[in-house]
Amino acid sequence: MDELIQLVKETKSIALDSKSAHNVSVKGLADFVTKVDTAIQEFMRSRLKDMYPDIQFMSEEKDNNDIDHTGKVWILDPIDGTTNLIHDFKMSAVSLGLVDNGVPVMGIVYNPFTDELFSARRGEGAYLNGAPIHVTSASNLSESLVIVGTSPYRKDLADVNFDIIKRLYIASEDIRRGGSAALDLCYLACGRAEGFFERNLKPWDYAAGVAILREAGGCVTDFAGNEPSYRVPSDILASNGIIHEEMKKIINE
Ligand code: 2AM
Ligand code: CA
Repeated sequence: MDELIQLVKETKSIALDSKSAHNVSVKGLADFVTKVDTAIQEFMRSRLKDMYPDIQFMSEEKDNNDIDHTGKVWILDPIDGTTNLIHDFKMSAVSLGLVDNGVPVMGIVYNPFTDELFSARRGEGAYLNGAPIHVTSASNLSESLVIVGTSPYRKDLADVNFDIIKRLYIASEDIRRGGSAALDLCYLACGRAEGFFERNLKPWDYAAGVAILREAGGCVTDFAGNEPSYRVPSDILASNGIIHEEMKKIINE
């Protein structure tokens, strides 16, 4: 864990290179890639290959068709929260998960702008900069802060999503929008909020965050309550565990 944490922290100088952050290409609707994304991916790919030659490598800005998901797979998002990065919003993260035969067994999520590093290994608890973290014990939505996702690359679903957001807003204390699913999950893990949902996320947006939130005592499923996929996109519902059913009911109303 220590050497992986050191490795992820080494991405800081790449992430904070503002010239590269503003070198942007468009992949699709509200979907961007910058020189920072590709540089961090290349740095991590090469270092992980040297350190762990037998573990496969899945990452957002590459073709992942040849991956055998019955084995061990690194799942990297070189920058989660690329839109935030482009806007200097300082809410982006390098997200590295390890999934073994469909089970997330390790996660590291690092925000280079705040120097907050979340980490967890299955069965060993979750940590923020080395100190143990845990979800809150809020017992219902009315005393919960809920982080929402807007799925900006699916504007055709705006009515459906904003109907859910409105219902959650009315039932909860208030809502927030972070813009990095990996950090959103970690904010639940360390007790800054109680719930999170976003439709149609990709495995690299949540693989590491799932490992961290579960070790912090939280719960992550898809909207139906099932295990998310680590091969194809999933709708993600996350909570402190206690308000999970209440959120699930409102999302599926
Ligand atoms: P990204 O910054 O790595 O692209 C914001 O709504 C969240 O959705 C972020 O975690 C963002 O990750 C993710 N996201 C952005 N575009 C996406 C797309 N086309 N498909 C799935 N997830 C996406
Ligand atoms: Ca990304």
